[in-house]
Amino acid sequence: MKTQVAIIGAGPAGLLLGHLLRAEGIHCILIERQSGEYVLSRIRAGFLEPVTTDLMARLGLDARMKAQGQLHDGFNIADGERLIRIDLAALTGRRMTVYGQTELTRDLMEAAPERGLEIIYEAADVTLHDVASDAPFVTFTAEGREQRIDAAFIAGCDGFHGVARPSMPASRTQPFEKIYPFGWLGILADVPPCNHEAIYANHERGFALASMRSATRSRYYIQVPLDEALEDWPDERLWDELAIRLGPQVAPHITRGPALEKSIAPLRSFVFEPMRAGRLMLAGDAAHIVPPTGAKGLNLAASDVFYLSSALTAYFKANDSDAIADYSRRALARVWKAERFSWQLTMLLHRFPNTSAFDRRIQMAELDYIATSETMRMAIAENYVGLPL
Ligand code: RFL
Ligand code: PHB
Repeated sequence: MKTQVAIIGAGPAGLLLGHLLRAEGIHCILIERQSGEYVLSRIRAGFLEPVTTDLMARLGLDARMKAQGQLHDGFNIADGERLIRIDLAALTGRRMTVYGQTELTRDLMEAAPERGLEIIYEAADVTLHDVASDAPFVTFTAEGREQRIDAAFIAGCDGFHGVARPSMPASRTQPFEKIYPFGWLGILADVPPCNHEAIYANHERGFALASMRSATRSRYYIQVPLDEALEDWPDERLWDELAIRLGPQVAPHITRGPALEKSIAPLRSFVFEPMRAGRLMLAGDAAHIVPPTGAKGLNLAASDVFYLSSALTAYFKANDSDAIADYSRRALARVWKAERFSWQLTMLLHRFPNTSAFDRRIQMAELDYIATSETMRMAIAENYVGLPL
């Protein structure tokens, strides 16, 4: 088989890229390791920046998102004494949309056939070849036989554990990484949220987050040590801990219910530079990871794909390869600012194993500064809704 762009991975980055290229009449094929149902079963992001929702609107795939997504004017930070509200709408004129990654992925998957976007699911042993040459190709096994796709470019949208990043030449690339000494234990439940906006809490016992997917579905997280096991956290213990960490103002409003899903995710900051080597470009989690505290992961995948689709369009439609050469620089400029913001919120809101009394006072001073300074709230708000493209 032959195509213009072979896209590895059918998560949000790969699917969005595929649709944006198809909208320009560019041929592409997505190669995904899992089944479609498996991809849709992963519970992940929920908060979309205008950059992401604008891309769905541009594709004409935003009808369900507009009907079912919730627009959020702000969010809150609880510091043990008060709720500090970050009024996104008043400070920036922009809002976040609460719409699950699962739903966004489903909308993109379901529209694929009518837009001529081919997706090959359950592809095993995906291998990238000759990425530094002008004639790269991908091999894999699907439907019981070995297959080969020749492409002008390969887009590595296969997440943090994919094959694209390890296919980049080690001598000309560099990873940057920070591991945090804790994870987030998340619970999804069909109960009304405790508040109409998200609450991020800094508590003596550790961070907690009250979030939601809809008026009837809640998503909560608590910070836990990395060696904690899910079996240590029966639902009732988790609800008790959430009530303590979210504090007496919020606790009475928490409705408890059985977990639809419960999992522990480690926290990490990671950037891989550059994001292009020859004819292979990385986008989304394949190139970078942020701790979820700033709700930036999926949104960064969307902005990468915005830059990458416009570069590939300039190449195929105007024979212009400058934007391809500049892709990594443009994408990384936005990535690093989102990394900085996600790191800052993570440091501000979590308890670290060897936090000193001094560190704790610094956190409290920063929280008080945010509560009392509109300039501080503005800096948080403009990063939270997403910096301009
Ligand atoms: P994905 O979603 O991991 O998709 C990659 C796809 O590639 C496939 N794949 C392969 N395919 C072929 N061959 C191979 N060898 C392959 N290896 C892997 C995989 O099966 C998969 O289908 O990466 P992508 O598309 O870059 O999307 C990134 C986002 O999924 C991620 O950044 C977000 O989920 C992060 N995130 C959040 N982001 C936000 O913007 N807002 C949030 O509120 C938010 N909350 C979160 C989050 C991530 C979390 N976890 C569990 C990591 C909350 C959590 C708890
Ligand atoms: C979520 O609802 O899953 C969520 C919301 C905000 C975050 C991270 C996760 O910062």
